[in-house]
Amino acid sequence: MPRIIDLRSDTITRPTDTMRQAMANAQVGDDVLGDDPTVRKLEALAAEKMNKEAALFVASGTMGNLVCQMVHCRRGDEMILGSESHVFYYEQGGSAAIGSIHPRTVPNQPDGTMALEDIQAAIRPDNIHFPVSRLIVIENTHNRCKGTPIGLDYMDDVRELADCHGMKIHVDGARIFNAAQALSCPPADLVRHADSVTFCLSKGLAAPVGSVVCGDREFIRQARRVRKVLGGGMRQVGVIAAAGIMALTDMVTRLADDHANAARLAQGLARIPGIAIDPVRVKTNIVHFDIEHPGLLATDLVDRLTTAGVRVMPSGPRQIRAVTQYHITSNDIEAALAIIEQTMASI
Ligand code: TLP
Repeated sequence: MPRIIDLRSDTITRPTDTMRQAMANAQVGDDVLGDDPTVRKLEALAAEKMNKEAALFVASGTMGNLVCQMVHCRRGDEMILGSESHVFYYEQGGSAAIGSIHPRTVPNQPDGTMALEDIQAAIRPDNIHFPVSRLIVIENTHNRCKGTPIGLDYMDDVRELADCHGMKIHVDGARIFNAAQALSCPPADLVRHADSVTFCLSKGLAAPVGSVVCGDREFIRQARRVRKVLGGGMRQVGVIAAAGIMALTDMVTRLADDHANAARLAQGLARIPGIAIDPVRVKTNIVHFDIEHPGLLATDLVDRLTTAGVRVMPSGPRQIRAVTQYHITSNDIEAALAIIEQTMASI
């Protein structure tokens, strides 16, 4: 049976042997009571990496994003976010459904930013008819915008704008370590203007579960309360946090390999008839490509590729996403390209 090359997501990464050992040996306690030393260690390490005062371990990126929104916003407040953002697109509308927060989208530019003039135009004046504009959400790297990292200059500009209107900034930094790697800067620089950031341990960093929210001490105190009401207060969760610590210590620098593999994949895809992609735009581990073959839908191509041994995901009616990760080697990339080329030629 030939090996399946699974490029659906970096969320499929399995824990390393070192993580499993750390999990087995983890010291634990009741984390809701503040008694889990391993969780406390992970939170301290995460806060240090993001250069924030404090951190909170949460079950997922989705939970982290929602917790942050609910701390920043009161019922009925408005949040400005990109039309392609994960929070808007893939989190079941939890902001509204659970958080009572009104999402106001502005278009994402191809590089994952929102035009500053669009954000400015979306900010509400003080008027009894309008909700209060409270929060701006930035996603870094931007998943649906080809995994593009968002740079420091842009964050400077957004901070200035937010300050003019007394607004807060949350960064959905699910892949902030990929952004930092791609931009050759510490992740803390990329979030220095953020009032809060969520980053994920369970994507390219390969931990089995978990994300971390970082912010100032008072923010994290409130976030801890919101996490509890969402059912996210976990007990002897040091067994999972232990893997998160290994993710932060062992797995960050190797993200460069994922980026190199993604670049190789994009260059190869650009040579395949019926596929359109600009490899220059692939800066991290996410590759989106368009199908130009007449009449071929993404869902159909996904099925054909799965049968042939390559797993990818549709990201639009005629667009496909492939993500490189820890278990994918450069040989896998060559093999995947050969399979994709043969499959396209056979249609
Ligand atoms: N992204 C997943 C899917 O939900 C699409 C993926 O396969 O890429 N922010 C960003 C930018 C994300 O990409 C994701 C997950 C999340 C938040 C949510 O993280 P989890 O899955 O831990 O809730």
